[in-house]
Amino acid sequence: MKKRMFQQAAVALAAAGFITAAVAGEDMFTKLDSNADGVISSEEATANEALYKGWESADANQDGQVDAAEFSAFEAQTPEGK
Ligand SMILES: [Ca+2]
Ligand SMILES: [Ca+2]
Repeated sequence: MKKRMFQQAAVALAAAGFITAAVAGEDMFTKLDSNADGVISSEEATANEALYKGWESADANQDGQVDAAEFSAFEAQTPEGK
């Protein structure tokens, strides 16, 4: 019983950490999306060196824009990217 509660707590903590990371990523996304159209254009990406340099991998579906999902995936693979 106690072990099960511990496992649930661990899952909850992991989920909280994930949510925190997602919110932090969203802050950065909002900053970079300077015209607030919901996507980062290649022009907007020039404000973030890591994103600009990794643009081709960040734009996973190659549509010339990085949306929130693509950006959080990009941030997850480059944790030092600021
Ligand atoms: Ca934009
Ligand atoms: Ca894209």
